[in-house]
Amino acid sequence: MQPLLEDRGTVAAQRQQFTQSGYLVIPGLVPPPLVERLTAEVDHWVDDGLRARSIACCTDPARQGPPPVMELELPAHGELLTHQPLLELTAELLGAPFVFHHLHSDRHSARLPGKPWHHDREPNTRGDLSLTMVHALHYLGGLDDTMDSLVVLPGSQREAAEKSVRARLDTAELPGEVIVGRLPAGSTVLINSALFHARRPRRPRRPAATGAGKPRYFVDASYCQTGAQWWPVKPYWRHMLTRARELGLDGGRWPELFAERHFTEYADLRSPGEDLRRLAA
Ligand SMILES: O=C(O)CCC(=O)C(=O)O
Repeated sequence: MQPLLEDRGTVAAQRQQFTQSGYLVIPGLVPPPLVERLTAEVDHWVDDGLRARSIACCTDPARQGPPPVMELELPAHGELLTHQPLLELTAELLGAPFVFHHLHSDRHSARLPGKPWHHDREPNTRGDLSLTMVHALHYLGGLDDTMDSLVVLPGSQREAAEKSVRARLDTAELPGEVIVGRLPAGSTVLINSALFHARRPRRPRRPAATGAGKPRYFVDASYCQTGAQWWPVKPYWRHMLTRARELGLDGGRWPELFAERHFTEYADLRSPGEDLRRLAA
């Protein structure tokens, strides 16, 4: 059984954990005032239709064009994306410059189904598997027994497998898995994007019929090591990077973070029937 909350004592220990297991749990990475502002922004993003609009812009780019507002234009989301402790840790773990890939924000209700085993790594033009892509999974309100769990399969980031190769297993228990079911507010799980993971519903299911239960506030941000051109997942990726530069989100400290040269042109690489959440979840 692997420890859930790893020893954060040294960067070397963190690097070892991340390299071997493919994930790192960072309790309370996001400070409470930022969590509070982010939570209000997630409510706005979901309740005022901005999330639905941004998904439509991914699924029907020809008609919709870029969205009127993107996640990174919400001030607290912009801060989270470039939260210095997160970027500094990412730099330590990757040991190389990296570029921002995408940001998603959502509020998971008790009715939301689980998410089957998958990974989220995108291809790059060199097919270079030694270049790392990471996802920072931020659980703004933390995780508790009333919420669905994150489940990870340590070591699976080394398989070089298709994203959906385990999808037929749905969210079934797998040998060697680690369940991340309890986290304090503002916690982050930093994963190698090639790590297989799932969102597993609580059993017995939360009271979905009534929709009761605490919402699960979830923001994920991803970053790619530079050295090849990565495939973007949003048709309006250039607009996204331009706005991030205009807003000065990198604070002058991360020159590669919003550089367009690290991307190919957008192409819809979805296989028929692939879940659209890959584009906009
Ligand atoms: O909801 C979660 O805890 C994980 C979500 C997930 O697997 C994903 O966004 O790729």
